[in-house]
Amino acid sequence: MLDVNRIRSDFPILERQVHGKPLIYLDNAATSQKPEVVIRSMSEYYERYNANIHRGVHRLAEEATAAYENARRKVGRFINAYRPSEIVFVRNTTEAINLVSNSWGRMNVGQGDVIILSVMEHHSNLVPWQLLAQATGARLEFIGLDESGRLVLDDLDALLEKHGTRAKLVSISGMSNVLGTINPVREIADRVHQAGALLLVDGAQSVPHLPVDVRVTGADFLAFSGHKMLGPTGIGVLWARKEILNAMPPFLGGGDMIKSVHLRSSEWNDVPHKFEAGTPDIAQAIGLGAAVEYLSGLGMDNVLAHERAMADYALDRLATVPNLRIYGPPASERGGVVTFNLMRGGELLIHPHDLASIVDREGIAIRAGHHCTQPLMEHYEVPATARASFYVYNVESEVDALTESLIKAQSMFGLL
Ligand code: 7TS
Repeated sequence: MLDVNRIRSDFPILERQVHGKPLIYLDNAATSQKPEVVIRSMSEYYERYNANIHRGVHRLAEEATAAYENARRKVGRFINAYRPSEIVFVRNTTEAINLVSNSWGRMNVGQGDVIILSVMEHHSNLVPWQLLAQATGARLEFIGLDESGRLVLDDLDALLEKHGTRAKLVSISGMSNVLGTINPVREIADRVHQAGALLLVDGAQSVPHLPVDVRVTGADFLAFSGHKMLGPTGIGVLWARKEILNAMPPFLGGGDMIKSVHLRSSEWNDVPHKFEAGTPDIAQAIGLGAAVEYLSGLGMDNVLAHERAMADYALDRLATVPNLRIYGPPASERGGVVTFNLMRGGELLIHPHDLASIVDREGIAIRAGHHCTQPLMEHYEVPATARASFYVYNVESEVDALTESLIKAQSMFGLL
């Protein structure tokens, strides 16, 4: 179990007040807060050894290069990569998926080929594939959802069978940022590989919240963002096996990604540098290294258990709020995300944006909107939802405060 009180003392922002109330931060699926060790690792870089990497021979450049490459090793260990060089530093999940769609996609996907996605995907796992489909004449197909917000795996089988060798890639989230559904990645990988296609997992929500071991999950590509896992913004990761990365052409061209350059041609650097053109986010990579060390210290099994317990508690408590519709599966199949609306007879009683503003007056941060999943909102026939999402520092009393606030909001609107 997590020692949540000790954990809370590691996060300076949790001492803050909002509208005169202690901050209750329940917007972790959007971005997480940062522990002191992460903030300190970055300020230390700027205060003591700030320099560009991979080029200087002076002392500071050596120290900065070593710290950046050490962060790559830490991240590699965190997901049990075979080698550190399988970790490509990018800005975020969005950029990682765009790298795959532009590089691997342009080489392997052509007219009439098929990419299989799902209805629950974040826009960053939809739009890059739409762009690729428009450029190449490929087709997009979608796995549907059952009434509890789980992927219908029969749809996947049917699509793989229908399209045969034309199905090149399946790209799905490890965990939904709206429904909290934890998808059965291993099972999906087996089905995808049997059909001869590759699997990309959008790990933006899964890597921060549950143990992810790339040797076990069976995915061919894994994309995730540092800022959702206690790290800074501006740093994310694309992982893929070395053979796959070696065969991919560069996405962005420029400094650091080349071995030699002539006026009309160049020779590419080895992976991962081939995909890291220009000066990278050095401080941010170091910060992410500190973040994964912090998470490993907690133990990802403990992180998942804590969030499951929080989701379980929240589902129970929120069930006591009149007119509340909750989306997604039971706690046993979800991570720490609970999305809801106040509805009666299919109509919104209070728009989620208004609801988020009302609970903000109590110091409670939740997200409202389409959560960058407009097709999922269409699926549920709502313009938006409200969402509470948990992390290692959240406690049950914060769920109690949210529950009371949702009841109070309805009283204010004369609905109770
Ligand atoms: N994929 C999933 C499943 C996500 O939840 C998000 C961000 C992304 C991709 C994109 O991550 P980025 O770091 O590249 O922006 N999700 C959210 C959210 O739920 N609220 O704000 C951002």
